[in-house]
Amino acid sequence: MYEKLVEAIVKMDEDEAMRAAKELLDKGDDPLKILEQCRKAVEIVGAQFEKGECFLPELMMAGHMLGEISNLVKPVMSKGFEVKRIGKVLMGTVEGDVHDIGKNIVTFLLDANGFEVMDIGIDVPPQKFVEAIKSFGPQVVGLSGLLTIAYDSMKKTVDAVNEAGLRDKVKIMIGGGQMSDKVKEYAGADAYAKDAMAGVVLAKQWIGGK
Ligand code: B12
Repeated sequence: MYEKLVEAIVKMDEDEAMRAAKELLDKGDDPLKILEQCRKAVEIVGAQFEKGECFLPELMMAGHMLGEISNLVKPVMSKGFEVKRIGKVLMGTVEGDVHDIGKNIVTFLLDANGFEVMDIGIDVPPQKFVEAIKSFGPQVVGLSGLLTIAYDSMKKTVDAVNEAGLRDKVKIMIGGGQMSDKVKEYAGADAYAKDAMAGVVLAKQWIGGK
């Protein structure tokens, strides 16, 4: 069934992909595992794009399907999660980058794990992060980015937080396809999270001491 789901996404068959995802959910499969398979499929499309075997519309379609399947699994994932708010996290995709599927998964998982999350969207300039830190008062800031050019935007964002005198008030984590510990060092962030759950674990460590 997982193969069917991955194949449907790669073949851009949205109806079949939604059907396969729904069947897996109805069978009681782990929603996180379903999302992970979708991610695998989107990666295959990404690799085809890289080799020139498919183009931007296909990339957009794959992204759209992942978004739709995320919406499908979200209600199932929220069941059984605690609702007590344990801290505040500010999330956004850095300037110049419009990828938000991963960021939305992180936002959702943080929310479901008891954090109050303010998501300020995509292509967010450093100053907007600074203003949101001032108004929202988060303990953690999550920067998402999938493009190589996002490295510089992440650095500029951390620098702006520094210059505003807010750096010691927040922990900053970065994530997204092209990110790594090296980028974390370059940007001056506190941590790199390889996936959404790693971000939740970090936020819990930083805020709750858990
Ligand atoms: C879908 C997609 C798009 C969609 C985005 C739709 C959307 N709403 O997001 C569209 C079609 C719009 C798009 C556009 C472009 N894209 Co694009 N895209 C992709 C693709 C195929 C998948 C990305 C994705 O959603 N993955 C699935 C999610 C779930 O994974 P994720 O983002 O990594 O998130 C997970 C973790 O990383 C983590 N995470 C993410 N963020 C954060 C943040 C924090 C704080 C934490 C803790 C964790 C965390 O949590 C998530 C779940 O675990 C990738 C290929 C790939 N293999 O990644 C290319 C890719 C990222 N795109 C690429 C490119 C080049 C572009 C364009 C420049 C193309 C163009 N010529 O116009 C434009 C960029 C526009 C812009 N200014 O941003 C390149 C980037 C290359 C590079 N080195 O810079 C890639 C790698 C494709 C490729 N192989 O060439 N793209």
